[in-house]
Amino acid sequence: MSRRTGAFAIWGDVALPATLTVADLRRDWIQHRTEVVFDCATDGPQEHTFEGPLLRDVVAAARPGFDPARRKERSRFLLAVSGGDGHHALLSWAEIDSDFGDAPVLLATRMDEQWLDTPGSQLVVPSDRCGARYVSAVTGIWIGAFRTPRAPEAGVTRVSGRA
Ligand SMILES: Nc1nc2c(c(=O)[nH]1)N[C@H]1C(S)=C(S)[C@@H](COP(=O)(O)O)O[C@H]1N2
Ligand SMILES: [Mo]
Repeated sequence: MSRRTGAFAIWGDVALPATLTVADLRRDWIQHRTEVVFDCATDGPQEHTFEGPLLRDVVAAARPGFDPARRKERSRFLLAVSGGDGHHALLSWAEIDSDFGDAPVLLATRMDEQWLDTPGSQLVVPSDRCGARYVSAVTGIWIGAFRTPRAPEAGVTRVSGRA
């Protein structure tokens, strides 16, 4: 699938689905700067400086399908951030919501003084000790609510320590 260089889609349960570029992220939202250290299982500790808008500010502009005034409603929303290579990471909306976890998660426009316009934005999760959710070359951000699955019928699922 072709895409504009460095562009990604915001989709799912949103009133205003959008395709954004790194230039859009830089122009339309307040930029934050953060120095992070995260650990990679294969490459060891990595140190980087990132700049970019808060993920929650960018996603909020797409108008997720919750009433922003109702905390209980917001608490069941999930975000999936995808890289073009098939790497995906999940966050809960509550993790980044200022009334809940308030994690300053960024969508980077710049890493170590290099613009990310060509490779694409990178997810920055300063509160994570491990690098796996620092999804690079972001191609998609999905947001949606957890829907209660039908409860199992009594007697269908047996949980027992005995065989
Ligand atoms: N798109 C994409 N992003 C990714 C990964 C990946 O496989 N694909 N690996 C993650 C992992 S496991 C780590 S540790 C960091 C690596 O960051 P570095 O390139 O600065 O070492 O990127 C993360 N982001
Ligand atoms: Mo990693």
